[in-house]
Formats: sequence, structure tokens, C-alpha cells
Amino acid sequence: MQLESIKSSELILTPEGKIYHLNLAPSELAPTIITVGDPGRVEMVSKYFDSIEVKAEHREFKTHTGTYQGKRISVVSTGIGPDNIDIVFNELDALVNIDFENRTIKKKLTSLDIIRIGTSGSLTDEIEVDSFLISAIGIGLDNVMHYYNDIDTIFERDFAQKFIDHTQWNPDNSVPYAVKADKSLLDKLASEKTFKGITITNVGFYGPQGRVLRARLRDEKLNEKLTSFRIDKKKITNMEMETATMYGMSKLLGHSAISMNAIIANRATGSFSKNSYKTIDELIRYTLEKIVQ
Ligand code: R1P
Repeated sequence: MQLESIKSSELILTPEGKIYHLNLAPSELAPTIITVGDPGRVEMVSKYFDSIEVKAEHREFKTHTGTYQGKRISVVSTGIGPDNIDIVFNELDALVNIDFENRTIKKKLTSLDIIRIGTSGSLTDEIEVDSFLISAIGIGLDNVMHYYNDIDTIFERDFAQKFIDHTQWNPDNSVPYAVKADKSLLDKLASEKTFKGITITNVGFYGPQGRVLRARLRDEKLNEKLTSFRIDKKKITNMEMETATMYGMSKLLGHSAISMNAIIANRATGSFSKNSYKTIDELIRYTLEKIVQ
């Protein structure tokens, strides 16, 4: 427990007493949070709210807080990628667990429920575009979590080692890690409408996901190795850019997280959704209904 006050350079607050990147005051955040990558998707969620009490914005981080069927919810955009998840999760945690007046960690900690509604590409032809997929486990190819201590109990070490061995992982890249979803959120949000999958969290969209436009890849067989990986007869289902980092940061800080994916591309068949907006809207409505059940 940190007793001394956290310095202004570490916990950065605006003159209005709001946390720096999210531009939010503690009272403006709900205990249930939906994260979306695209700031434009915030309205796609909050248009279903009964009312909106807070609208805040700074850079790619946009928040609407309101109620949905009486339940207070914040929808927050994270932008793209694991590095932004480090910012968003630390600041969400600070909003509930640090006293901004005296800059100390609160004695009684609050646990948030954080639900990602994102888009993703399927790696298997069995999961077609416009499907919903809930990530039971995330494999992180980013290095955010490696900067933190106390991660031994969070990582699924054997799982990650099998992945490293199978892919003959390039040691110049950061070491892959695996983190499970929060079990109670997984059970609450899964249904016969959702695939349950193993999700790869990439550090980029093109090279790191095996897409070639003009720049050539160092390991042209990486995606083949991903699709041939098996653990307990299960295969990797999809790729995106936030899930594993979210699962790691939320476990590290004592929050619960789940990642809901609208599958809008299929990398196995080369297809892309003809109406991704509709699929994302349907996943938003599905998730909101499940949250209040
Ligand atoms: C890439 O286009 C982005 O889309 C996916 C990836 O995770 C990455 O953030 O999710 P979102 O649509 O939620 O941003």
C-alpha cells in the first residue's frame, strides 16, 4: 500500500481535477464500463441509453456516461492497440482507487466490470464474417504486461510456452503471454449466439497480422503457424489488438474484463463483412441486454 502522495508528474490531473488522458473526474465514471476502439462507436452505444449525464473527450479517448435500463454505464473509446490499453486501464483504475485530493491509494479498493465491444478478424472458415465471438483467453504478442511486476499468477505459462514452441517464436519479438477472461463475465455474456475463442492480440495491423501490401514479412509462415496451433484440441480463432492486454491489466489491478468481438473479416477465406456497421450494432444491442440481465 502506497502511503506517500503520488507526484504530479505520475498522476497527472488537469486544473479541473480530471485524469489527464481520459479527461474524466471520479464522479463521471460508472462501475460498469464498455470500451470500444473507435471514438465514433461511443454514440453507437450511448444512443441506446435512457439518458446521458456526462460527455467527455480528449484525443482518441471519448466517454459517455449514462444509464441503460436504469443501470449506470460508461462507454469509453480506447483508440487502437495495447499501448492505449495501458493508458486507459491505469486511468480507469486511478479514477476509482486513488484519492485525487491527497493523491494516495484508497484503503477500500473498487473493482470495475470492463466489457470490450470490438471488431476482429477470424482465422478459421468455421467462424464466418458477421459472427459474434467472446474471447475465453487472450494470447498477447505485445510487451505492455512485461513492464509490470506480480504477473506470475496472471499468466497461463504452460499455454504460452506451447504457443512459443509451436510457432518457433522469434526471440527478437516480445515474449507471448496468455491470460484468461474473467470467468463470471464470460458466463454472463456468452450464449448460443457467441463463439467462445482463443484470441491473438497483435501489436500492429499489417505486418504483425501477416498482411502484405508492399512491405515484406520476416516470417511469411507465421499465420500458418497460428492456424495450425492446437491446445486441448482447440485452435486460435481470431486476431485483434486489445484483448490480452485488457485481460492482463484488469487482473493486475483487480478488475474484471471480457472481450466481445464482432467478426468483420475472415482471414482464412479472404472475405470482409458487407455490412460491418449492422454487425457491430447487433453486438452492441446483444451486449447491453446481457449486461442488464
Ligand atoms: C484495427 O482496425 C482495430 O480494430 C479492432 C482492432 O482490435 C483494432 O483496434 O478493434 P476495434 O474495432 O474495437 O478498434
